[in-house]
Amino acid sequence: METLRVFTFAPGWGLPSVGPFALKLLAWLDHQGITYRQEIENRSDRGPLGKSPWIEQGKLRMGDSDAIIRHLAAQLGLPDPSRCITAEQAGNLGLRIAFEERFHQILEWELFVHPEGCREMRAMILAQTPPLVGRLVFAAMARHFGRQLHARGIGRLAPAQIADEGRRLLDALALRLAEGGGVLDRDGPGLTDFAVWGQVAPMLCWPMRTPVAEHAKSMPDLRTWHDRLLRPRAIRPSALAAAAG
Ligand SMILES: N[C@@H](CCC(=O)N[C@@H](CS)C(=O)NCC(=O)O)C(=O)O
Repeated sequence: METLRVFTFAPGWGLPSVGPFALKLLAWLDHQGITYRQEIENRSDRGPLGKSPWIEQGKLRMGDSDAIIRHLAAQLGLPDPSRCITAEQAGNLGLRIAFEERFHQILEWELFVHPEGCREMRAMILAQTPPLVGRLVFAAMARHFGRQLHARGIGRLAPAQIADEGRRLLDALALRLAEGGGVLDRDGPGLTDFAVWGQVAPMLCWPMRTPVAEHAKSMPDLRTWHDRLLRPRAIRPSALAAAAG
């Protein structure tokens, strides 16, 4: 099989990538025991959908973490991991979408609009580029995300409302983790865990004292779940067998 190349934002904050959807994809690949080469590309506009992450495999270039996971699962003869057969899986899909859509916007807001996030992101970009270019790049990114968040509606809310919504989502997550014995998927960490974790892990790890990240850091059960997902991941024997067959 052709080498699988996975293009992600650079590692940072003790994570293999600072990109939430890349964290999900890398965690799923590791969990399945799929071999890949991680390529660092901080420019999402170079990907086929203008978003990060994406994969390249021979002539194939594919964006969107869900589409990629479905494609690779089919290639390995594994069941579609995002297909719902039970009501519980349907509930998990709802939770996942709440984090990948709404919570993701809150994360972007804390990074590109909240003054604490802006300060750190600006410093990160300036450390990687010549000062004048870095200042222009940061200004363009802050403008881009500010417009996107305004268009989606969340950018029109007061900062306290955004923080409140983020905290409520984290509290809901903690309830689900408690019910599931520390994980979201019934048979141990799976796609729901990886997807939601991808969105929460940057906030648990970044140094900025933004309101929703501070709330996440104050929740010991989230930290335990994070440590479990971040440590070297177990390889499913079924994945190895499927890959070999
Ligand atoms: N649905 C996509 C979402 C990917 C996504 O939103 N990536 C963000 C970074 S985490 C991005 O590339 N943003 C750049 C932009 O919106 O211009 C997936 O699952 O891969």
